[in-house]
Amino acid sequence: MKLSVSGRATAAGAVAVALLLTGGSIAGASPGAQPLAAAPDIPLANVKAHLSQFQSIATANGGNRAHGRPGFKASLDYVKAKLDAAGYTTTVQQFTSSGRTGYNLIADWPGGDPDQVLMAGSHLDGVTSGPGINDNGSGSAAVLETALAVSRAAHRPAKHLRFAWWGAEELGLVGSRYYVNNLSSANRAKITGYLNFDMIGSRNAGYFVYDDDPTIEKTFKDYFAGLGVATEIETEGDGRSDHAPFKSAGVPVGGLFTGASRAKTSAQAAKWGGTAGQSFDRCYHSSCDTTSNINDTALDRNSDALAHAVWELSD
Ligand code: DTR
Ligand code: CA
Ligand code: ZN
Ligand code: ZN
Repeated sequence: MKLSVSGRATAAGAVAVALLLTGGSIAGASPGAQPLAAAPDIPLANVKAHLSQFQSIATANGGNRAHGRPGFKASLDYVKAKLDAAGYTTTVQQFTSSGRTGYNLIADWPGGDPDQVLMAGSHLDGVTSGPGINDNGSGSAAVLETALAVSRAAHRPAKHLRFAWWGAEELGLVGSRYYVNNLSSANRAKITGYLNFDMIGSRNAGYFVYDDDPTIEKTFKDYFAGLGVATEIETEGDGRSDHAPFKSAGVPVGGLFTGASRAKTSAQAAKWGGTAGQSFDRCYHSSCDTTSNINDTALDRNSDALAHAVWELSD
């Protein structure tokens, strides 16, 4: 396992700004409890700009961003550069799968209790048949923009924040499993929760919440209830994405999903809109999974729900 660490820690500057903004005390870090800071709105335009970058990368690299192909590493380099510039400490974890080199990108936000780590992640690889914009550019872009929002806000939560972009999920959760398997038991025990985002912008979107950890599930369900958006429990997800290795290791997990090849029912169409009898994502694992294969409302709502959960579960 090779690691490379880079990135400028701007913790001191950020703390100074935070102290000024909070009148001399930082939320969650001093007596005389401060009200919990609310998550900022995640700008949809920013998330879509990342999707456009992923699309351009795929177009310039044989049409995909798959494990072991140039498009995947170019996607990772794009995400890493944004995070390094925003003050994250980034680590690239290397592994081999199916005879090809794969990578995970881990980004730590300086500060917070090192013994209480909240993680949010998404797989950055796609399939070989297309650019993988909904699956899973959508999750990767939303996690990236939330991490950038943390930096813009100079946010200083009580817990330590760690974000991750996994390699080789499409080969069987290879990157996330490699990460979990290579954690010491002590470091694994420090992870208070892992939030997973895999397909959160499906054209014919449903609003599904993972039904794993009850606290995480409630955080998401309450957020959507506040928007007046009904949610359903994600039932097909067990073992189907990168939360599975964390769950197997005893880490509380949760996440959001807008649906793949399963068809939307008429009851679901009645509450969510869209088209009954059609797949949630008719371009699942297909060449048409491009930037036109995104539902902006679903992507925006899920990006904002992601940020809300990161803010709420890290203080
Ligand atoms: N395995 C994911 C897509 C997927 C299918 N069902 C679920 C449920 C929950 C999250 C993701 C998924 C992929 O193809 O990347
Ligand atoms: Ca938003
Ligand atoms: Zn997939
Ligand atoms: Zn996926």
